[in-house]
Amino acid sequence: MISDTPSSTRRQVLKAAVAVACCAGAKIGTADAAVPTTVDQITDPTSTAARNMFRFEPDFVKLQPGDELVFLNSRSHHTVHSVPELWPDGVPAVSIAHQPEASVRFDREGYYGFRCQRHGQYGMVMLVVVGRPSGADKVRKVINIMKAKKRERAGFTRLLDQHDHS
Ligand SMILES: [Cu+2]
Repeated sequence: MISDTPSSTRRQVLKAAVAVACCAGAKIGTADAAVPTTVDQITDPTSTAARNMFRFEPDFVKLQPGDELVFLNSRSHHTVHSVPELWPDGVPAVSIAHQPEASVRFDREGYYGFRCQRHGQYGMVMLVVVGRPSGADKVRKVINIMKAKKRERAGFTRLLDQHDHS
């Protein structure tokens, strides 16, 4: 029980940090596209839910064309891999591993899905929406039929729902 207090406090701190990063990113995105949003990769052994134990934070980001994301902490078992089924045609795939920091620039409007190669099966996935793309229904269908574990599919569905309500 003793460990509950610090971990929940820590989680609140993380949430607060994300909120700041999110708002700062949104503000900067319109004013100055040169300052990228940062996405961390978290391993949280105190978490009781598998999808929170390994996660991108934030795991849902809206960008304007030309914006960048900086992925932190692609180390040990965490990686950042584009999901071919959830990726705009003609955009080069992304594959980041063994790098403390790596940036990705998004020039084309669309839906971009990412998974951690090791933890995607536990739901460590991320959705980036660039611009105001159409075709959310199609993306939902793709999520339902693509080859993926149940938790990965559930993760993308949850993120798409979040997008629908944003
Ligand atoms: Cu991972």
